[in-house]
Amino acid sequence: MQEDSFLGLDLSTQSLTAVLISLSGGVTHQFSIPFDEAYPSFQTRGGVRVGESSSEAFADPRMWAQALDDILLLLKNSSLTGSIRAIGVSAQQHGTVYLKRTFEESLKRLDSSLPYHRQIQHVFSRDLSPVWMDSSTQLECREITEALGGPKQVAGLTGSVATERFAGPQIRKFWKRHPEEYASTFHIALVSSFLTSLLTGQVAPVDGGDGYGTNLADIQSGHWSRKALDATAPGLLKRLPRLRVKDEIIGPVSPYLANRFGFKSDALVVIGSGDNPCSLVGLGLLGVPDIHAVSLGTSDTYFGYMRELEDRERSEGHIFGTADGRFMALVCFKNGSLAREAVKNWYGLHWDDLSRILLETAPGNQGKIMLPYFLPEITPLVLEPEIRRFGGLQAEDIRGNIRAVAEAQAMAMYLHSGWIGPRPKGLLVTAGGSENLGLLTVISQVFGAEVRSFEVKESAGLGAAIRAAHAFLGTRKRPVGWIELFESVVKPNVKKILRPSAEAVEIYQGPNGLLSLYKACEQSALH
Ligand code: XUL
Repeated sequence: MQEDSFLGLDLSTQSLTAVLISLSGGVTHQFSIPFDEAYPSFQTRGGVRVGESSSEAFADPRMWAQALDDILLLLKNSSLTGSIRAIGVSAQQHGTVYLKRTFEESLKRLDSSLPYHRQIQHVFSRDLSPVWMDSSTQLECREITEALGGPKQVAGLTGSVATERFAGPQIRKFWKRHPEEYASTFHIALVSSFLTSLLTGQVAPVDGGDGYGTNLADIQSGHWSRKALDATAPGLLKRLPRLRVKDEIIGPVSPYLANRFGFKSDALVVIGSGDNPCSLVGLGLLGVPDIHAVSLGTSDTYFGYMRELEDRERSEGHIFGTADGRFMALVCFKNGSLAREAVKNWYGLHWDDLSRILLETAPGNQGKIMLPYFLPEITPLVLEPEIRRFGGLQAEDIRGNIRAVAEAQAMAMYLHSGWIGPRPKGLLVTAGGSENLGLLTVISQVFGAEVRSFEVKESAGLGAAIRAAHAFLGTRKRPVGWIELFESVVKPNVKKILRPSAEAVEIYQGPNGLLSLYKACEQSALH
């Protein structure tokens, strides 16, 4: 008999990944489908399509449905679906999917001889879903902020100041510009709840991990906020998914899933969540406030667990919910791997060259600084992208520019994460960039903290699989706790790597160190 396994699906910006775990073997299988290469007809670059203005970013939800079908067929053809006891979903946060009344009916009537996307072509009331890279709702953010009494009030109520990429401002823009399509919208799903709806065959709820990243929820009560909904669009409550504050099982897989892909009919689906709250679980940091995570993916994110809500004013960063019904703090930087890649490509280099140059060059870059805003930046908020150089950095200085982009990203993370609370005693670095020893070194020197890297790059998919295992085991006589799961499935992936020297840290954190210089450059660019 095959051992029980648990599936995590991670629908990120650029790909859909499946991570399978077993309790004795940790990660046993991993598959990934990159959108650009697999689905050229959807015309994405890096998984997204730019809209009329460069600040708009969309994806076609039909592409996500097609990828789901393809990855589940891959699992079926590898004889892996029959042993799966539960499925967890992680998805890029903030994106919204607009669905007609016929959505739920169509899910119930799916014919298991045909793929999803052939059968749900017409359930969308809006063809394209705005995704997290969209920064086109500045006006709507202002309107919502005004209606709710100012930025502090919005942040206190919803966990974030009104934020361009969040569902609330995006929905408001859609309602204002396309009132008829809005009127024909019966459900608005987040990407995570859209995917779990496809798996269960019913309109699925959303968790606090994803639901708090909308500017629509009251994070103290864990309910949609009437005030925030009224400030956003009319008749919104009935269109939103139910909101749940912690993990729960939302149903068995649909008959379609069992018949088409060979799942057991009693395989369970756990509530979906955002990729960052899933990464928190995949890194074993749920319940661990003194180690923070750095995820070096398409976006760079910095996040940490919070047992209680801090009663402090905030003008940046976000509070999301967690799988255990508590909170996490997060700061997101849009110019993550895209910016590193752009600098690398200027000079025709490979990732290895980038790492080598970072290890060979001296911390502090002799005072040479870059503000690497290749795209509009989320933190700090920069809507007009521009690359700026300071301290005598010249465009033809290859080593200087490589060091400058890596230092800028690490310093921005340091400067904009201070609000989270006491500095962490260590950092766990994950996602694609965590393989790069040079980047890890720079981060440890800027933060003056021990940095460990995480061997499994897919921490979000792993987290989704662990959430599935936790929910399934919770239905057993002897439930298995998070800590026990982390011991068996997460710990083996943590590699201890680096401790910075005191001299290197001093170069950044000392009086008149590079951090204060960088802060001044940032300020001058922002004003
Ligand atoms: C977080 C954010 C991004 C997306 C990318 O607030 O916008 O990290 O979740 O997947």
